[in-house]
Amino acid sequence: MRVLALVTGLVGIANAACPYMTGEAGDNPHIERRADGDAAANTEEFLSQFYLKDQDVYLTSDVGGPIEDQNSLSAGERGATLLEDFIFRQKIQRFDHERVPERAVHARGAGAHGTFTSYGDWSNITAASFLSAKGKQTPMFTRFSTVAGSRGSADTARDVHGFATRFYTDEGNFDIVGNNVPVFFIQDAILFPDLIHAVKPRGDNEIPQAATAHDSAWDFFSQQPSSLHTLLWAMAGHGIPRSFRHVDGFGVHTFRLVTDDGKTKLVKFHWKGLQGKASFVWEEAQQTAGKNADFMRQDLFESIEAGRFPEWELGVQIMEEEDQLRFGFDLFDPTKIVPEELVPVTKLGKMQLNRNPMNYFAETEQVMFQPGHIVRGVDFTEDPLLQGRLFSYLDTQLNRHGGPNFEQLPINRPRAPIHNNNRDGAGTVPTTNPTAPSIANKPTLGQMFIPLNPNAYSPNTENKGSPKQANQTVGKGFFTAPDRAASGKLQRTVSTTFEDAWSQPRLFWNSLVDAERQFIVDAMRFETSNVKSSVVRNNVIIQLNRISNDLATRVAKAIGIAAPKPDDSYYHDNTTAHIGAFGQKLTKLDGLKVGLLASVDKPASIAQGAKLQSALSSAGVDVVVVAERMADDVDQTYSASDAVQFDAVVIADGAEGLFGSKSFTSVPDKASGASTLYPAGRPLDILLDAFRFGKTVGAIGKGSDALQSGQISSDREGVYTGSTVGDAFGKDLKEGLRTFKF
Ligand code: HDE
Repeated sequence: MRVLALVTGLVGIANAACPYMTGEAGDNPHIERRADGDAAANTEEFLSQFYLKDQDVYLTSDVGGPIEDQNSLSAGERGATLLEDFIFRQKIQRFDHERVPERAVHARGAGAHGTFTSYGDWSNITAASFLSAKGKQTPMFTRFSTVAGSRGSADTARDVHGFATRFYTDEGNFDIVGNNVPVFFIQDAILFPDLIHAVKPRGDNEIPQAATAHDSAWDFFSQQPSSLHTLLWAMAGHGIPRSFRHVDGFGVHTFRLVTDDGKTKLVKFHWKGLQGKASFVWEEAQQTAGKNADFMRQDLFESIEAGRFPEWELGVQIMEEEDQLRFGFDLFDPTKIVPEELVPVTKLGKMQLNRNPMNYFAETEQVMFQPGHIVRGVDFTEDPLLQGRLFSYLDTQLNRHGGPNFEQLPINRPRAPIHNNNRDGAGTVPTTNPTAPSIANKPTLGQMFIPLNPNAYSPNTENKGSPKQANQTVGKGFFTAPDRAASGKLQRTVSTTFEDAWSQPRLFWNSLVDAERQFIVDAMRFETSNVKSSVVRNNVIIQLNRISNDLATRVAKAIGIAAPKPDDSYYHDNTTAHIGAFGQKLTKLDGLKVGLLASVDKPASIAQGAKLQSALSSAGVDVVVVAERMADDVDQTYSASDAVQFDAVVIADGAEGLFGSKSFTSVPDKASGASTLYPAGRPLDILLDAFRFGKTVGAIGKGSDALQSGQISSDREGVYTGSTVGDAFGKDLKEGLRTFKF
């Protein structure tokens, strides 16, 4: 079997001074610059020209006539409604047409506006204008998603997560339509419908929603070994992240960067989160799905509203054309990572998400990302998955929008002028003319889509040759890397350089901490226990055994299959860093929530909320005070609270009486903490669930009696007690939150 020769004995390569960044000033003299000013302000200004504010205005019909009354027009008081009633017809008809087809995949998601700031002048690796100068800002829109679930599914489904980013550069839109894992299930785009049909609900009963725990998904995975690497990432912590703010992003394919003089580098794009990575545990994710299906979109929205702007650094692994097969696998195979020890990530700049959409449909639902949206300075590679995607996105978007003019929608419209002979079609959107006197001082706004050139062809003399062809020096046109070449006999085959499906899943498995390995085993036990076919279950174990006998044996044990014999011909001991979701501390605690379990009957316990908040405020952590009923300084009631709402739970001094008697031995005596104000035993349930889900748990003063009620030893990791809510206790809690899971 093939083992990645060069992955053996990985040696860290220092990611010190960056050899690629050019001088600081470095604005490319060949490119006309626009006076863009602040990019964040710019994107708001751009969209704000389309905002419709219904303030202090009268109701009108769709064509502007005032509407007097909102009852249907009928013949007589009890009579039939008249067809003539255009007000009725307009309203119902618009309602009937409100929905567009949801995305075929990645239907469930949330987005936000942001700003990209370049760390330098990168013109010696790319002509891309948004990377041409240190501090240069470019407006962005980013959408996070799950893959398999429909638009109304729960945010916390176990899945690969979409991480699609758009740069509205001054030379057109550039999209990196990536995921939160660096690899994909298949190598050839022609298999995508098979993958998605296998993962999506069954054809007959449309069950299960947003889940891979069923026969067809595992049938496909075990028959298609190329999927194993991505499957392992999805079954690890990456599959159920704590929030969209706690994931990294990857462009997955190898792309090309091209300089003005046509030199190319091969690159892998990375988005490295500055918050750190964090994951749910499975039971917690499932409970969250039921309690708050909007958990992640709410987290993103509220963080941005609170001014806690999440940030990611854009990095690239830079490789030479000659490196295509150098690492023991093919750089055009999207099921492979390039270990960072072999090629470190060079950070090019930073994205900050700092503004929520004003309207979900107009912005998040209608944003149409395409891997084919690239700008000069970026080029594709021969990766067959990427090649197929270049067809699919435009095609599916034509279906979603009903025609080709979706690029004219405000959220899709480039901030660079558009001049070409493509025109007409349903829904052409006329808009502001940038040269009109009223907005002439806002040169970045609006495009004219009522084409005034009657000669829509090229070449022409009638319109003085315009729009003229751009090239590298005049007009700055997109250009294909000049040295790219393609030849070969026509064939339908998988490249022999794509054959090894097992080395990298094993590399991934070898590189995880024990807790994350157990996480994968638990996930696979759950998923395969839901698989009914013994043939499929057996096939799964055969494939897992090619990755690791330990993994296969542990999963097999739970589904009644004999432990397989090790197959040493597949195994190696290589490891790599930076790939687990576990094992690193969070770098920022922004927007994490601590539930203070208090009691209105003990006002001093409620007052601890403010003290705890002041101990945690500097870290951006919010305290939520929970009590039996609403009252001053109480944020929510026990009846509306659950452990899944909090990243840590603290029992207030004085609230211990709500947690049941200390005398029980095995089963918590919920009844003794009963109140008619909330379901029996709820305070204790919150504490026990928080502990079970590996969250930080704390108790102040006598509150620690509640720990005893829950049989939680205060010596356990992640359990903190303090006599008062002082700074020392706050420090402990923050440390617990940084560790995140125990
Ligand atoms: Fe997609 N994918 N995909 N995909 N994908 C879509 O395009 C497709 C793939 C990804 O937030 C669709 O406009 C094919 C890889 C994201 O709006 C569709 C193949 C990666 C999003 C489509 C892939 C992705 C999509 C559905 C195999 C990570 C959501 C709606 C060749 C690098 C973007 C749409 C958003 C969406 C097709 C594989 C990421 C059907 C055929 C690999 C993040 O066109």
